[in-house]
Formats: sequence, C-alpha cells, structure tokens
Amino acid sequence: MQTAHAHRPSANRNQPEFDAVVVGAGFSGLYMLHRLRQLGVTTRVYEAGGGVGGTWYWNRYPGARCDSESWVYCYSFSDEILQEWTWTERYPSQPEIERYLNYVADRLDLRRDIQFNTRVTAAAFDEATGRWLITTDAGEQVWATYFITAVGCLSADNLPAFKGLETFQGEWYHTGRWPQEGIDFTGKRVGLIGTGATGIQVAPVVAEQAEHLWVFQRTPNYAIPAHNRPLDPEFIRQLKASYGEVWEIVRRSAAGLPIEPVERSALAVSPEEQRQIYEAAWQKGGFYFLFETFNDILVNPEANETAAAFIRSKIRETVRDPEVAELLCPSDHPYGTKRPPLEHGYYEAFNRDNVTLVDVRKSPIEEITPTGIRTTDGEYPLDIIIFATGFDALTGPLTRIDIRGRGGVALAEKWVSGPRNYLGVAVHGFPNMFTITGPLSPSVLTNMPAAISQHVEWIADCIGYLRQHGYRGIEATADAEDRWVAHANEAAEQTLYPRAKSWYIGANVPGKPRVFMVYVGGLQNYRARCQEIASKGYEGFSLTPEAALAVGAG
Ligand code: NA7
Repeated sequence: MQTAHAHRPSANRNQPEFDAVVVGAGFSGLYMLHRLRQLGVTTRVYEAGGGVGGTWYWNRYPGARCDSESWVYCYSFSDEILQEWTWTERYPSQPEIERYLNYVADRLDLRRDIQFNTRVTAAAFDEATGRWLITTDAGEQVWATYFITAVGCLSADNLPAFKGLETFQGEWYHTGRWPQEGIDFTGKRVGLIGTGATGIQVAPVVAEQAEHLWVFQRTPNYAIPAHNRPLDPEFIRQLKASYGEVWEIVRRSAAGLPIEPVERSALAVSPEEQRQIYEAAWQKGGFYFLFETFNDILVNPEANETAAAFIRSKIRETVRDPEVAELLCPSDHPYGTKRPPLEHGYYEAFNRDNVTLVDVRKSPIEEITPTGIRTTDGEYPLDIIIFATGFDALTGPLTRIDIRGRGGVALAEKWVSGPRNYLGVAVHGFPNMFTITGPLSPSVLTNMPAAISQHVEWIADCIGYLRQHGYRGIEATADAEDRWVAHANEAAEQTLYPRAKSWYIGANVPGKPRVFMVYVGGLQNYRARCQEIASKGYEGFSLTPEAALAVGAG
C-alpha cells in the first residue's frame, strides 16, 4: 500500500513523460529501443556520447579491436541485417564496429528517439505514482514508467590517483575516453601504463609509430594470439547461407560463442596429446584455447597449470631477451581467471629496439612529474602517457548515476558491500528498473551481444507481459534477491576465478568490495532459468496492478 508519507523525488510534475527511458545507445540501448518500439512503448534514449556505439564510441584507441569474431559479435534478431552487413576481418576493429552500429541505427531509424551528448545523472523512484524521475546533465527532467540501464559493463574508466598527474606537461589519455581526432605518435616518447586486454592491443600499434615506447607492467597477462585475417568471399557466402545453425550453437553455449563444449580433462591425456591439443588451439587463435581444449582449466588448478605452462613456453619462444621474456611470464594467477587478452604482435613488439618493458611491480611508479614518470628506479622522460588502466567494472557505470529507489535509498548505498540483485537484471527496492547485463549476470564472461540480446528480449517480454496483464509495477522480492546472490557466489566459488585479483572481483579499484560480480553458471543455463521464471508469471517478483498505484497517486 502506498501512503501519504511515501518518499517522493522533488520535481515539477509537468515534466514530459515516456513509458520508458533507456540510458545508453550502445549495443544494448539500440536493441532495447527497437524492441520497445515494437511493443508500442514510448521511449527516450539518453546517450552521453555524440554518436551511437557505447564502448565502440569511446574506446577508439590505436589497435582497438573486439576479441570475439566479427560474425557473431553482432545482432542475431534480424535476418535482413545479417544478410546485408558484411564483416571484413575475423576480429572487427573499432571503426568497423562503430560503422556497423551506425548502420543498424539508420536501418531501424533509431536516432529520432535518442538524445545525444546528454548524460543521465540521476534517477529517482516516485512511490506515489510508481514512476521514475530522470535527470540529465543538461538539467532536463523526464518521467518514465520503466527505467532501463544500457550503460555497459566497462564504461566507467579507472584512472589511478597517481601523484603529480596534474603537473605533467605532455599529453595524457585514458584508452576508454580516446579523442575523436586520434593521436599522432610519430617521433614521440610514449609511456603505456597497463597490460590488460587493452594495453596488449595498444602496445604493438603505438610501437610502430613512436620514437620509443615504455610499457609499465605491474602484472603480466596470458595473451593468446588472435591470428586476425581478412574474411574471404567464400567464407562470407557460406556463413550467410548457414547463419541459423551458427546462432543455434551460440544459444547452446556457455560463453555466447559458436564453440561446442569439450568433455575432456587436461589431466586425462598424455603430455604429448596435451601439447598437440594446446598447439592446435594456439594455431587457431582466439578463445578456442580456453574453451575448446579441456573442460577443467577454470576449475582445477593442476589442469590450469598445464595451460599456463604452455603459454609461458610460447612467450619464451617469442621474446628474444630471456630476462624480458621472464618478466612477461605470468605466475601470480591461474590462466583465464583474469579476462584473457588476445594479442596481435604484442610479444614480438618487445623484440623491437624502440620498446622497453618496465617492471613496476619491482619498482613502483612513485609519481608523475612535469616531464615523465618516476619509478623507484628513476625517471622516464615522456611526451605522451597512455593510461590503459581499465574500468570501475560492472557496478561503476550504475553507481556513478545517483539512482534512488523506494524510500530514497541510493543504489550505491545498497551495493556498498557488493552488488545485490535478482538475475543481474532487477533490484529489490528499485521497482520497474532493469539493468541490461548488470552485475551478477553472465555479461563479460560471454560474447557480449549474445548476453545483451538475451537480456533485452527478456526485458521486452516482461514489459509486454505487464502491459498485457494490467500491471504497472514489477519488483524483485528480497527473498529472490538473497537467493540469487547466494547462488551466484556459490557458483563462482566452485571455479578458480576468485583466485585472481581481477576487475571481475573489484580488485582493481582501491576500496571496492571484493565480491565476484559475474554469473559464472553459463549463458545457456542462465537463459533457461530466466525463461522458466518468466513462464511461471515472473517468479520471485511482486507485480503491482494498475489500480493499486492509482490509489496512491495524486
Ligand atoms: P584491465 O584488464 O583492468 O587492465 C588494467 C591494467 O592496468 C592492468 O595491467 C593493471 O595492472 C594496470 N594498472 C591499473 N592500475 C595501475 C597502477 N596504479 N599502476 C600500474 N598499473 C596499473 O583493463 P583493460 O582496459 O585492459 O581491459 C578491460 C576490458 O576491456 C578487457 O578485459 C576486455 O573485456 C575489454 P594489474 O593487473 O592490476 O596489476
């Protein structure tokens, strides 16, 4: 029951009203808008960037490329789009993905409902009317029945608080906010901080231009060769003729990739057979090394070590200077428990005369000076610093918005000890809010468009159901939320994932709670669970009839 004392955000009540507000116009926001339109739901999308693309709008750093193969890193809902669009490379570059998303936006005429260059700063639930009041950085306010976040998992950049950064007289950039016009590194002395998936893409490209590149490495990573290549017309022809089968395999898979599960332990084969299997996957390139070799790499430390040792042997074969090779060999975490990067000439780059690896584990960065970076070993004079230091992942994009649910409770406050939600998509106390690829959903452990599509379709179906059955409100129950959080934690504990200090667990941001924030149970199992919940009339949710809210309104 609503009462006269229910918490209400303060606003002029004559603000425009939409059925739905969607935050973000990347892969998720665009598809969400399309599905909502099909339901006849009036929608406004707010996008902070000047164009569509989300991740692929902001991350335009040199070498930016997707680690999923292009032909599945896309929407599967439209046969026309699948047939009309032709990818040119095995791993799509940032400009190509941005072009693709622009093409989709035009093809579906999406732009007229998107307001660009506008960041949503706050969203507050009004208990009396069951609506959300959304505020933007332009001071604009609108009402919406449904508040849907399509903010991505890796959109809140993490810039470590290095002492002295403000004194630096050169240029500096974070990879996740790269300037539109690009940067010319010719003749420049460049420092790159960070050797995650991003730094590993940046290094070989910048090395080709810069006078000298210093790579400041704190933790080495296990990078697998991508073996990128142009796609030939015959491959494209066959793909387009059999796309249906490809998506079937994707739907059955744990990671949203067209990879069939292997039923083979790394410890059940002879060392020679093991080596051959790893070698074949290494030659194939990409995530096949993790998913198509053995089924116990992510659960059994001994099995994991066989993969890790193989990768180290490859690094030692590739990098000529044995000391540098040793520094590049990871040993502090099991392979795959940090996001496994793909590389395009990363290890070879350290054979160049103009590339130097700096071990900031041994000699930490003390400060940034007006002319460069000073570690405990001395100063490196630099013209440009690149921060490939990652993101306040998964929760950051949500908690950086002032989202307030029932009783004015802030989402950031509710999640102060880690994210709590139901299915990663709904939060108790935050009715009619849906978080596409939110924390505790499969998200970043999958090929993102697969997880995004599943969430968008489930949310659209849910809203369709509510409208059809005369409900205006839906909210996850506290009990369902508790059970989901426990289940997600338990699933993570059964794997090696929690053994790494990764951004999956919040370890990359000082002060962030150490909670494993992704659902490891597999996208195919997760999808089945979500479908079952929907088919039971949204089990674990409480639904509010239209009439109940009308009483409280006014
Ligand atoms: P990541 O994977 O979080 O990598 C960030 C890198 O920056 C990593 O090597 C960090 O070392 C390093 N880092 C962060 N802070 C510091 C400080 N203070 N000093 C030195 N080095 C630091 O981010 P990415 O952008 O590479 O990748 C994010 C995802 O985007 C990627 O996984 C894909 O899904 C796409 P650390 O390992 O913490 O020692």
